[in-house]
Amino acid sequence: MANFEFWNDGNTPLHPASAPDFVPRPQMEQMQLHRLQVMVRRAYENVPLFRGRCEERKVTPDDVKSLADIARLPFSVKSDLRDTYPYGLFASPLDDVVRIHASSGTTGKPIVVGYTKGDLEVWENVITRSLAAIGVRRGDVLHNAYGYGMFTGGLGLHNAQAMGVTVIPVGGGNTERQIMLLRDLGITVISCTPSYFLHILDEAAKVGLDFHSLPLKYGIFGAEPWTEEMRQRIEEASGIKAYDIYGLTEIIGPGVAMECTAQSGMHIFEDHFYPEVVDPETGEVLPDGETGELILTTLSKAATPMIRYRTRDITWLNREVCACGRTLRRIMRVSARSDDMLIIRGVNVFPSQIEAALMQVDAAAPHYQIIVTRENDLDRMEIEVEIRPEHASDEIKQMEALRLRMSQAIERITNIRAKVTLVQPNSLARSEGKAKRVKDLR
Ligand code: DLL
Repeated sequence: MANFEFWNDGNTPLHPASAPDFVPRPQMEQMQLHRLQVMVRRAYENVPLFRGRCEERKVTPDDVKSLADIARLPFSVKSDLRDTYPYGLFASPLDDVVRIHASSGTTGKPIVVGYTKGDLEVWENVITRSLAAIGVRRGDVLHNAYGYGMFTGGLGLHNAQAMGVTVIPVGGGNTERQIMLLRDLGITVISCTPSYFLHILDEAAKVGLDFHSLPLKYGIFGAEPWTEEMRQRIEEASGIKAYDIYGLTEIIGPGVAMECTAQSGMHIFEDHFYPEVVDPETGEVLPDGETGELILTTLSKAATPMIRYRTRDITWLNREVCACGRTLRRIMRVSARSDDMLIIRGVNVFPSQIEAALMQVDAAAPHYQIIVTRENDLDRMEIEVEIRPEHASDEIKQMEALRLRMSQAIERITNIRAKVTLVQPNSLARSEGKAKRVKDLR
């Protein structure tokens, strides 16, 4: 369990669980090393796949003498969970496992992860610290519109009740009812994917509900990539502060990392998750500050420990002490997954670049879709983007000018010329969970 000895209490009104957020680095690293050694031994003794890989590399748990030694250990990847489906990576007997979550992915069997009672306490701990970091307190009312069920979003944020927050477990969907609750229940915090929040905002506008008139103060948005430009749009349209939260099923769910009020990167709860960034091609560990693939090792998870898990998420680690005083390193906005990278006529393009480009044009609504096709061996990218309702009846000439501005913005950022098609407000599909913005038809 967390070592609160170093709690820099001062007179901050933070939830006491936040103590490790302010621990001096040497003490944090000492704690991490101790936990890493215990975790590696646990995986080695209980997970045949991990032990086998260690034996191939001729490393044993005794070789982990410093944090840098983690680089000697083998990586683990998503297919490990599929190949050993369902319980092959479990390090605890099922008797000790009190919860299962799963992520469906796009193909084949889901990946299945387990939680002991202690693992659920860790989850509660990191969610509590996440919310405390943005100023949520006992007395706040959380509208939790992440999906409940095997997806980790719903039950993950539900942990807010441990700090005395009133949780409304509304889940995804039935947007009309969500709007009624938002209007009636004195809700101060909302959690959902940023794309679902945009949908809620649109629907609220249709029934004349202005979010600026609500007591709502904070949004906790994650589970999909979103851009700084999108944050600005959301904050302007709703009057709330929009915060980024990161996590993944394989590691625990939401609460691996969370922004603080400084809104400049997400603090990783490093006493439970050890981050590295590696070169995605070579697997070589990169120094803090360089961009690459995020690798995470669980430091306290008992049921499904993960050693050097390749997240495929692209980011970089910032070790500067934050304005909020937290000493936890930050991952900077996860703008892309390496899996999502499109290669268009040999050029790498990330959907988030398209989003950033479109959002530079005021008349573009934050709803778009990227369609990639191949004609005569040539890749073509078409972007369908909704125009804001107030521009829906603009003259053809004005529309042409808008289209041109959007395609120029895209070309400036990606070096790719794309066909932009303006579509009517509310004509593109909306998501209640993770948005699907790319249709690759090649
Ligand atoms: O999406 C857990 C979660 C729930 C996180 C609610 C935040 C809020 P998975 O379904 O396993 O778990 O998907 C994990 O989603 O590897 C990233 O690619 C992406 N992702 C999650 N949070 C962010 C974020 C949940 N803040 C995958 N920014 C991860 C960008 C994110 N991508």
